[in-house]
Amino acid sequence: MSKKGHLLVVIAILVALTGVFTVSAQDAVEVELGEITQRIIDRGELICGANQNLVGFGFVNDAGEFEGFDVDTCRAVAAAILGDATAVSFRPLTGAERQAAIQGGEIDMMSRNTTWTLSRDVVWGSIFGPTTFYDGQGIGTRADLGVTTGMELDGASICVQTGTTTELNIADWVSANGLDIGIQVYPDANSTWEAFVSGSCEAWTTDKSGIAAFHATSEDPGALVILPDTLSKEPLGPLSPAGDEQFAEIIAWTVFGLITAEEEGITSENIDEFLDSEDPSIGRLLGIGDNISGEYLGLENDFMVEVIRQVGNYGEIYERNLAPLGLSRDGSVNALWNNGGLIYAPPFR
Ligand SMILES: N[C@@H](CCC(=O)N[C@@H](CS)C(=O)NCC(=O)O)C(=O)O
Repeated sequence: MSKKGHLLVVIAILVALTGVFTVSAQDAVEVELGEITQRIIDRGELICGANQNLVGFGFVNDAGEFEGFDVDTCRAVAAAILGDATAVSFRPLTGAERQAAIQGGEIDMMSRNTTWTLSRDVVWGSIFGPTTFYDGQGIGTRADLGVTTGMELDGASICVQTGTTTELNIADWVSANGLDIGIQVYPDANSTWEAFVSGSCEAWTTDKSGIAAFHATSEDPGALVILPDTLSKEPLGPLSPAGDEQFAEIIAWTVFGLITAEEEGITSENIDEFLDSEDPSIGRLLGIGDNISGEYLGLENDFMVEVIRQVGNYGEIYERNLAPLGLSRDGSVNALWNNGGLIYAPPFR
């Protein structure tokens, strides 16, 4: 046997003796539940800060129930921890109420068209989960003004809601472009929108998704336009109070699970066909056999099965809530990464 051959035999014996380099399924872990996770389990319910005024994202439907894309993130987390997507109590929050809510301990998490920023990470004391919707600030106006870009609004006035990134960005944009635009500030989305509709200002500004949502509910959507300008980046997603990383991991991996389910073609309709899948990636996502994806998070190994069954995958959630607003996903940054977008999940490994 050559020297190289001897070396390989010695390495093989060492590996066999020490167990080093062995390929196991997933090594057992013991996870201590965080304070927030524990209180959700004790209470039997998740408390989620939400929007009640934004059709498609977070609003109260005719039956008095919270509904929408952001609301479904709360439901997915409840299904992950408690196995029940309906075990959620929603706390409506305006833009300006968010900081106190995340700091005051009255909510477990927030999922409410909230932009991830440096100061919200640090000053609010929050842990942002994965971005679920990549947005940007836009300007809505009346079609009959004949305005084609934001700059042509020089001399006009714009309505904006306080306590938002929107309020800060519009001030930056007006001053950076040396425009003479009056900024009128309102306390919440409805009053901002109504001020625009009643003619108090020629235009209004918020996240483009928010403008699309309000325009879709107007009496004559065709009379309104969203200008092509994008004033900012507004990555929107769930967040939770700093100090409980374990709960934050649950939020993050529930969202990643929704995205992975879409990648794998697993839906609320067809999930049962995957429960005995021999595909290793699907096995890890759904906790099949000796896969312990849930154990890493202090959850049932098959936690994603209930999430997908009750709430659907990312694509289903998007289609159900946002497609009716005309927020087409194809070709947008909110498409899956393998379809040209930014929606991407790390591996369940
Ligand atoms: N994404 C921005 C804006 C979020 C925001 O609050 N938008 C308004 C306008 S669509 C809204 O949803 N308001 C609802 C409310 O305050 O009731 C942020 O995080 O500051």
